[in-house]
Amino acid sequence: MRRFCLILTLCLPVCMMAQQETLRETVGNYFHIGCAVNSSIVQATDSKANELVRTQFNSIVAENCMKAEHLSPREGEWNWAEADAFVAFGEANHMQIIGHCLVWHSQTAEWMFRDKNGKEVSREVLIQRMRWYIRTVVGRYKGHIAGWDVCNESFEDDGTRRQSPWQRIIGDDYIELAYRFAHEADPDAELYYNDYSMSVPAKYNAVCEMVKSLKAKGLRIDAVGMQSHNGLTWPKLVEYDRAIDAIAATGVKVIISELDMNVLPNPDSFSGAEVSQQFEYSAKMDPYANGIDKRTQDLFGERWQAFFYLYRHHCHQIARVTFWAVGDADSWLNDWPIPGRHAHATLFDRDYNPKPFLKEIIKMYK
Ligand code: 9MR
Repeated sequence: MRRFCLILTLCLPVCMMAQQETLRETVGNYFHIGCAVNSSIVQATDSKANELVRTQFNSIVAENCMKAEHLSPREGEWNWAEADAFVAFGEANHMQIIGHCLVWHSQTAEWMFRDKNGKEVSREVLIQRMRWYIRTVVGRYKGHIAGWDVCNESFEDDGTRRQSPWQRIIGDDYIELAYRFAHEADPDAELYYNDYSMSVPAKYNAVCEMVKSLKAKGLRIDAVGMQSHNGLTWPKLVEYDRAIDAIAATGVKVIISELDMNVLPNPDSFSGAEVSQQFEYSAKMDPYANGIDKRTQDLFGERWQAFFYLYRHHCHQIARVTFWAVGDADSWLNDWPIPGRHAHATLFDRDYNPKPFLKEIIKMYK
């Protein structure tokens, strides 16, 4: 009897998932439904996370293995193994495969911007390097990657251009050059712009102007990614809703590109999703180390449902919704902006069991 109970306890969550329709079978009828995957998920073919990705989603994006710092840490050195494995995993499972990201202020090795003597390179040299980098990466996966996040986080929340090395050294036209080079390297790939805090009017207005200007120049841009690193009270749904309409009005699709929901307290003077922000750990700032309380779990579930209700309403404008982790254990929010916390940010708990409200989302899309 004890053995029977043990088997039942171990198998029940898996059986429940097997009976319940999946995200890809329901939400996937409205738009692509994806998740970011890391290399340990791709490699561990027998893990629960790997199985969830294959059964629940029809689209994947590279969480880290296609970033410039990873692909080319030193001049002339290339690390293709993880990116190749990511693409092979997506193809073996007939998924839409998204590349992330080509031109970013962060996670780009210093050599890109400096000469042999450590001096910043000229505009001409950086344009050449950008073209060569994009050609090499996009060219390698030509015909295998459905779409690329070309420029990532080029704007500040007030709508001004971020003073990244790309912006400082090349100037305003670095964005259009990046889209031109990506299109040259794979004319069939979709090209996206991706950013956080995209429900802030100053920010999305600036992005919309940039999209219109690319289009006016005849350049390809297919969609704008609203990263959507959401919280329990931010962003306000009405502002988020307006942002979707504003982006869609420029004639591109909207992608919800890095979706999660942070329930952990925020340190003072913190906002957005700038990866360089780091604060010290304290137990007070990690209140759900032993699980989330019922009230917060209920709020969390209601908020997830509200977002998915909104996405269904906007389904004609949305091309894809992608979660920025498979389950809570994989979330970057365990280590940002405070390392070592216990994040509750996705639809699947640390053992990859579905959270109670997942069935409500599935029901909404049936
Ligand atoms: O989730 C990613 C985390 O594992 C990395 O350490 C970090 C730095 O490369 O980037 C995280 O992903 C970011 C994404 O690439 C761009 N938007 C913000 C995401 C969360 O920081």
